[in-house]
Amino acid sequence: MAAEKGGSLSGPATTHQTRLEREKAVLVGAIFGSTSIDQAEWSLEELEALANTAGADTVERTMQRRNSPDAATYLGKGKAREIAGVAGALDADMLIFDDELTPAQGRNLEDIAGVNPLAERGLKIIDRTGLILDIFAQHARSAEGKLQVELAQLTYRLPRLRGWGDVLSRLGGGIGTRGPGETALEAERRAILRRIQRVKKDLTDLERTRRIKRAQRKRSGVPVVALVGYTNAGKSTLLRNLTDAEVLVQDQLFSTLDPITRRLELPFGRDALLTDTVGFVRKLPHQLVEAFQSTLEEVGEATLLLHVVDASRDPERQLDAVNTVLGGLGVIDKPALIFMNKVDLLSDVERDKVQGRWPDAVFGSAVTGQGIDGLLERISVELSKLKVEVELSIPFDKGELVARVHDEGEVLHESYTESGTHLVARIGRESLPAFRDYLGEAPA
Ligand SMILES: Nc1nc2c(ncn2[C@@H]2O[C@H](COP(=O)(O)OP(=O)(O)OP(=O)(O)O)[C@@H](O)[C@H]2O)c(=O)[nH]1
Ligand SMILES: [Mg+2]
Repeated sequence: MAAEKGGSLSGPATTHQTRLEREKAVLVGAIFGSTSIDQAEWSLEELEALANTAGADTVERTMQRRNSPDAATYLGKGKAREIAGVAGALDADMLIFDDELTPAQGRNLEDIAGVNPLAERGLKIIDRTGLILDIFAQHARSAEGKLQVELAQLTYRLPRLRGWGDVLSRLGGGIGTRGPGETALEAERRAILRRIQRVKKDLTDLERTRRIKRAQRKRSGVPVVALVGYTNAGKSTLLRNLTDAEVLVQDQLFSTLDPITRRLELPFGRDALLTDTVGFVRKLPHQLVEAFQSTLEEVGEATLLLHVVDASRDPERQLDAVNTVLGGLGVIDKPALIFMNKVDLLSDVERDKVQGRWPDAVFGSAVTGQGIDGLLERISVELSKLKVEVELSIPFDKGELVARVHDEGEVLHESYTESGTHLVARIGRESLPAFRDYLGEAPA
């Protein structure tokens, strides 16, 4: 099952398969309401890339136009039967739906697909969320990443216990957990709920450490640049190029799950920290967004976003998808710089076209290194342009500093205490060092 902890797409009926054996998938998309065929096609392409990363080859793609999803079977029942028939004829292992199915839809579709859990090979019903969870489960490396994925999987599995998705490992159940008359299902539910509590607690402990580190970083006043972007855009490659960090780069979706931060040396003698983290896709499952909250906070708290885009693959769609996810995270109006990566894959004509559309973006390649010097300069310039809000307590004998805040910055509040002048002001990031000894609240 897709959501099986640490598992591949191999379900219980196919556990004899090794991960190296690729499975066969039929992709099922739908065009609802005002969605254009183009959008739906792109979405299905993305689904194919996701399936590919998870270990399944696409043998057929199907699409149905409807006003809205069918509450019982997502697509019409007849269409669902037809697709199951096609999948059977193609010897496919699974149907992958390009959406999150409700528990009821999943169950009904499983009935239609004639899944028999005891059969050597049944036709599995996988949805977009289950598929993405499966990839995350395969790619999680750190203790925190594994727990985050497990939390997302448990949350996904809980409402799907009866029937669909009902492939459970015994999660801490057993002796003493089942009272008389209690059904096995209830016991599973309780076990999952207990496990969720446990995982949340473990995560809270790990998050505390991360928050402390982040607070230290903030106090140091060093600006943080967060790499954001569509998965596979080249964020980790860029981090590697800019900081010599040893990070995993792969032609796969969601290679990076754990945030990593490295010192970035900028021209004009200023430094910053550069953070790489999980990539985005359209409809990033809410279970994952919630479980990865603390990881994603790194993005929200950054000084500047460096939005990496694969210029060779429909930049507009990537930008849209990423901005939608950022909006969902409440990260709006954050200063951002677009880096159009992979220009080595573009012809001159294509490059001109993208450049005409995004004249402010920096163009380059994390692999060939072209455009990297320009990128560093731009990051420097963007950072120095930013003003930060600070609280300052300046002793009376440093009156010239107070005057400087008034001259260069914007004073929001001024009061006098016994020890000196207390100011809340917005000042240019570049003048922070002069005020370092008098900073109260750390700049964001
Ligand atoms: N041709 C070309 N390929 C690139 C460039 N930058 C990255 N790549 C390739 O793109 C693929 C993805 O790169 P990553 O750096 O892993 O991408 P990412 O954004 O970190 O992806 P996730 O962590 O999976 O979200 C790898 O195969 C890289 O070698 C580039 O400038 N040109
Ligand atoms: Mg990466």
